[in-house]
Amino acid sequence: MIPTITAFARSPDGGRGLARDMRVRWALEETGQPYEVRLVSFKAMKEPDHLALHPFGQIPTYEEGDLALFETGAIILHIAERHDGLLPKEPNGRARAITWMFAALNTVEPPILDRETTALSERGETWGEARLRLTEERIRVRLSQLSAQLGDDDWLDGAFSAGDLLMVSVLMRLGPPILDEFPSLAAYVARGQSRPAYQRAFEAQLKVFREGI
Ligand code: GTB
Repeated sequence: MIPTITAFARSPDGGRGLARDMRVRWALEETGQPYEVRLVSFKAMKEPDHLALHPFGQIPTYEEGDLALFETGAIILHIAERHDGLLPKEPNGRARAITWMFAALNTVEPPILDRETTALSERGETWGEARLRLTEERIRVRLSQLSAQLGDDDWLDGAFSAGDLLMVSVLMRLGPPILDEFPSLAAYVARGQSRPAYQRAFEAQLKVFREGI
């Protein structure tokens, strides 16, 4: 059964691969799974047909037969559990890779999103600049801990896994200049982005931005 995912009909990121359908595309490419994409407008995302798939009216969603999923973490875990390529077979290694998936989404991504919210919507507030600096310091704490963990390794725990896929995706969203203060993490992101599966996923989402398909 070929799954269908949803993506922005017109991504506000200008095709830079920052919208979250990119993570799902990447996971599908890593595991060699074909997929279809249904593009949705911001208006359609808040209408009943889409809300039946995603209670928060967002992208991406994932439909496979009579299964419908939302939340990128859950979607990627589903893909990784059913297909080879994103989780080790050995149970403890598999549990650790899943731990890194949660760490990416629950521990590293929140301060990055906080900073983005402040930079986009709260900067004009009297406390905006102070909050921006605070969120940046929190990000630096997390990145220095993550960089200590990564050390000189290529990936977080042995071979590339769904944990790395999500961690690279989260760090990508931060981008320079803060990421460049941590050269080993900047190299880690570049390593993820140089994977052929990432490249295929990136090209596919860029094609939507350029050609609307
Ligand atoms: N926790 C959910 C998940 O991981 O699946 C979050 C899903 C989510 O935030 N989806 C966003 C969305 O649908 C798109 S990816 N937003 C519309 C809405 O909430 O109405 C977030 C995103 C949006 C834009 C950029 N950008 O322009 O760079 C980057 C990322």
